[in-house]
Amino acid sequence: AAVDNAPAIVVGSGYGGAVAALRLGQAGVRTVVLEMGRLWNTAGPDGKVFCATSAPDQRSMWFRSRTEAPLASFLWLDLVNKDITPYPGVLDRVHYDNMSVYVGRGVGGGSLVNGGMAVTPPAAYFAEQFPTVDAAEMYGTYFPRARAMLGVNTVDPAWFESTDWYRFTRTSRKAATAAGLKTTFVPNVYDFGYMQREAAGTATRSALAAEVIYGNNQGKRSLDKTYLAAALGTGNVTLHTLEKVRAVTRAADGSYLLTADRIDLTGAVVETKQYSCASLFLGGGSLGTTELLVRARDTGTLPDLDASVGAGWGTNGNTMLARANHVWDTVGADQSTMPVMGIDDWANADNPVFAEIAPLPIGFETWVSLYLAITKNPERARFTWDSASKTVKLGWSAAQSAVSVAMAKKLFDRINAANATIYRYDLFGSPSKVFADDFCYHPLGGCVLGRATDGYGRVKGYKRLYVTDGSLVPGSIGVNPFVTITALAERTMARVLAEDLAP
Ligand code: FAE
Repeated sequence: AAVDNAPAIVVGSGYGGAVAALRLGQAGVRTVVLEMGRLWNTAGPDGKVFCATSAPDQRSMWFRSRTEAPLASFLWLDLVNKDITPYPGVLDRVHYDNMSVYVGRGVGGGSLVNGGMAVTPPAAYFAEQFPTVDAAEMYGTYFPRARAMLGVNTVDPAWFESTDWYRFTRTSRKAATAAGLKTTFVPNVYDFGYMQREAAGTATRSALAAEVIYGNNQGKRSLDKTYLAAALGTGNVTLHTLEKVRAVTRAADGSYLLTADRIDLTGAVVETKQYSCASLFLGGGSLGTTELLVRARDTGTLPDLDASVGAGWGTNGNTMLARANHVWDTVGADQSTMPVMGIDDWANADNPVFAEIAPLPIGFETWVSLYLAITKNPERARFTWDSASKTVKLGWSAAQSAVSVAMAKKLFDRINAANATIYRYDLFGSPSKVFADDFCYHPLGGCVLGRATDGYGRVKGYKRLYVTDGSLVPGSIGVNPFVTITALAERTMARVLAEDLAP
């Protein structure tokens, strides 16, 4: 097959890939982006690009015959999941032993399916996780740059206090306050001006129509509308979709050779393509990038990769849980899908937790307060190559999840005690499951900055090979991660363009 040659190739179009593509394009470097998911820009038979959460169809999930929503049940009934036709849908759930990981698939990666919470970590914790990174430069230059490009904004506090759409958040705040806990507003990339127009009935509803995990048809500033639109606008960036990179090796002249499978909408491989490039930027996310590199090292196509490739993986301490409120503490049938507040107990050295107050937008009163707790779980796991099955395995144990659960429980036991409330038992499938300890939204690590790479994401052992995504973050960042991932990618690109790719 003919080899498609480009000066630079970017694998993946999530946060790390999108930043790389824009900055390369602006620098005049002709760049090809390879993304395994589809481009989400064409309406389906219902006139919408993404399907409704309440009526998921083939667009919802990545090659499934039944959806696998995070909340499997309500009153123990499997009301949530639906049979669907296998298709390159927008949300994937990748199963490993003891842990499954939700990720976005498509042009924009996780930005297509996430809650949009755009949180900058506390500087002290950033410095603890990244001791070699100049924090002053991050907080002075790269975090502000990332926030501006991502379109971060905040909910109008007066509207927040008065709207039915955030009653669920106010009810959770009241319960946290009763336990003496601090709550804090968190920014988001969803356009809150648009959301207020949705509430007023003058704009088509999206966040106020339960849309989120299977994509938002309106209002969300996902990467296809920000970084990636700007990247394509440079005229130097080309996007190839439904192409999954499965192997990387290096030619004698030092260039990289990639093998990619192009699939059709049924998932059949219709073409195997060969690419070559002088500079390779990996933005496949914590799972995608780490899998490519572990495979390359352990099958011998990039044998000089560091032993730490594959190590340092964590869940950001993710644990989902819910509390049952008293009958008089209603959460409302109307709930915006975009979270705007967190319970911030990170400064509690004894048990650091930051818990997002999450919506459960199912259209009727549930009395449920739902949370995604981010705990300071120190447990880490490693990805390894399994030569028998020719797959990459993750060595995460149930005991490692139990550490997150214990931390979340300690915080929410306090809230329940102060309010004389209890947990909900009916949401996560099995009859007695209170804490969702078997999935996460925040996979982090695998190619940790300063270990598998140098201090700027240059992969050890190879020239002109870079990691720009969540695999650089050592398993935990204490808040929702995409602002940190974006800012670190900005820092890498500034350095690499100045030092490695300068004409
Ligand atoms: P990511 O965005 O996952 O992009 C990787 C891209 O590479 C994807 O498009 C893949 O399809 C593609 N890819 C992977 N492997 C290959 C390959 N071999 N060949 C071609 N393409 C490939 O990576 N974070 C927040 O900060 N705030 C939130 O509110 C939030 N809510 C979330 C809610 C949900 C339901 C989920 C799933 C995640 C949420 N996150 C949130 C996490 C956030 O989306 C995630 O940290 C970032 O998307 C990770 O960015 P990366 O660039 O690392």
